Amino acid sequence: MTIKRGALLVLEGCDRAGKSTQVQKLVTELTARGISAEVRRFPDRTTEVGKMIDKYLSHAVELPAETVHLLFSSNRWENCTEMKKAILSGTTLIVDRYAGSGAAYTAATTGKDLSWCKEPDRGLPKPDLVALLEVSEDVQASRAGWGSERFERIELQQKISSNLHQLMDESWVTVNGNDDIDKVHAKLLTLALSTIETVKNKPLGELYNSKPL
Ligand code: NYM
Ligand code: MG
Repeated sequence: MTIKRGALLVLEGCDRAGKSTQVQKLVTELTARGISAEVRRFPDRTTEVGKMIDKYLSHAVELPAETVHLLFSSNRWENCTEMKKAILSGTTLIVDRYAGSGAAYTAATTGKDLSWCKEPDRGLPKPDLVALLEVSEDVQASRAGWGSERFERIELQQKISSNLHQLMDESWVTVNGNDDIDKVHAKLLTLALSTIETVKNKPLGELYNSKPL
């Protein structure tokens, strides 16, 4: 019997969209249903590259924008062998930000075009589904925790959101993040369950490339 692979599910969105809450709730619910599922998040601040990103985001160091962009991408590449292994052994990964954030944030903060920003992530495992959590500026502004890190500025968010929309392909869906937590969770759970079922016998794709890995 061949092992059915897990799915690579990504939540994207601006700061304060509710991604981390929803990622956690999804993994808890999938696990309760007997489905092997784990959280991953980017940036992964536990690695050496991640520690450098953390220092940059917390204003402890200054780095050129191009360097930071490549660090974020490199942080995904250093995790990709392990992620692929988990997925191919049957575990579904629910990922809090991925390459979408990489391109959308750098393009918004530097004015570089999206194709330049996407290039370093080409060939990473392709998400089977990217759920883009959309929140209104009012809801975003009302949520706690603004202001401590670089990029967490309300005036940047509209540009980031517009970039995220430009990155949408057939694997992306939008989800209304203004709804209450349980309603958003129910929507994401339905999407997750159907994606897990749909992809279990299909090869994992390569990001920004059409051939399977
Ligand atoms: N961010 C995140 C990027 O600029 N590029 C990336 O590739 C990723 C994954 O890091 N403001 C930004 C978006 C966030 C910041 O993420 C930290 P979080 O989810 O707040 O820990
Ligand atoms: Mg944040």
